[in-house]
Amino acid sequence: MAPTTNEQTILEHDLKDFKTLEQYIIEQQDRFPHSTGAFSRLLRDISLAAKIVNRDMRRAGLVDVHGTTGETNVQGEVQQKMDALAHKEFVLALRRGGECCLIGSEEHAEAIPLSTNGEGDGKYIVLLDPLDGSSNIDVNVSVGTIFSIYRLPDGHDKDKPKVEAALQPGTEQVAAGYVVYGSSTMLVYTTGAGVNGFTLDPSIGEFLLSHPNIRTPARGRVFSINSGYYHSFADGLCAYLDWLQEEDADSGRPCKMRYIGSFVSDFHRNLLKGGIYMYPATQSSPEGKLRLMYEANPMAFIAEQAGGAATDGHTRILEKTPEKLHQRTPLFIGSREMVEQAEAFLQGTAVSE
Ligand code: P6P
Repeated sequence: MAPTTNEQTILEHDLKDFKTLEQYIIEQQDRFPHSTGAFSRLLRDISLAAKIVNRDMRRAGLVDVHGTTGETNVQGEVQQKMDALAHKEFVLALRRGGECCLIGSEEHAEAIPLSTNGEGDGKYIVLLDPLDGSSNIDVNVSVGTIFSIYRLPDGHDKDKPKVEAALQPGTEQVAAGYVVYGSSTMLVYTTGAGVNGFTLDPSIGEFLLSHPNIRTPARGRVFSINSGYYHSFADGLCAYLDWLQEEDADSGRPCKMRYIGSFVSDFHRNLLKGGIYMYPATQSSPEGKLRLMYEANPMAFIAEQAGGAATDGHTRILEKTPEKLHQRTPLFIGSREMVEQAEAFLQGTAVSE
């Protein structure tokens, strides 16, 4: 029986309109005539690990990946089984690929040198939060992976890489991205030439370009923060939160509070729709909670490439000088005008409209 017009349309759309991540990566590589293909292979390795983590994630509850390992990670947080699994999958994929010589992972106290065993050029460093927000897995809330890629700096030996090679400011990132395991699984990344989003089609196991050239609105009507800590916030931040919730139709207030408890999910929604995510310093977390090297820096690179901004309240995130692999930072990230406004309130220079 001939397909209906609608079925035919969808079929044609499926067949001709989408570009796979691999096709896109090769197209981008062709823009650099001297490219060796090493970076393309590195992105391939990361996307493979993301598909494997996605497969395990989608069966959580059916296979034994719920709950904790009984271990505590370097952050002093109880490690979820999926944290350990995701960490292992990314390390395996990067080790097999041979393009990465050093990994810094939230789930491992020390940086992990990868012997390139003859495969690949081993000239990249990958910093990783294998599974952010993993405590949400047991209750079926979306979580994510965050990655940040640097070149091995000159003067460092790829066969004996030291953690110092990874401690570069965010402005030196070659690429950054995240995977959000949500209602669909998306990989979003930048290499400094804009931000593109790829949605996983599980029926063919390919990430397909679904969100080309993502731009984040200059301002939005959503703010994301754990208001449970309100009484431990700085006065300027309380003033900003109060201002966001005042009735003023002309300036689109009151704003809505959306806080999933999963940074990647809150960030992704705000990136597409506009909004600001805030994890400030609190009494219990005087340096904030989010980690500079594998959460704040990669997401700041993406935010800025999409037209947004990211600050610690005083300093542009990408310009912060890292001192330790797991150091934390206060973080205000998202729509540029909202981030600038938050900074003004924090610095006491805001002019309430
Ligand atoms: P709180 C998850 O542990 C995480 O790092 C982010 O994904 C999330 O936004 C935040 O911490 C939640 O922290 O203190 O609000 O529970």
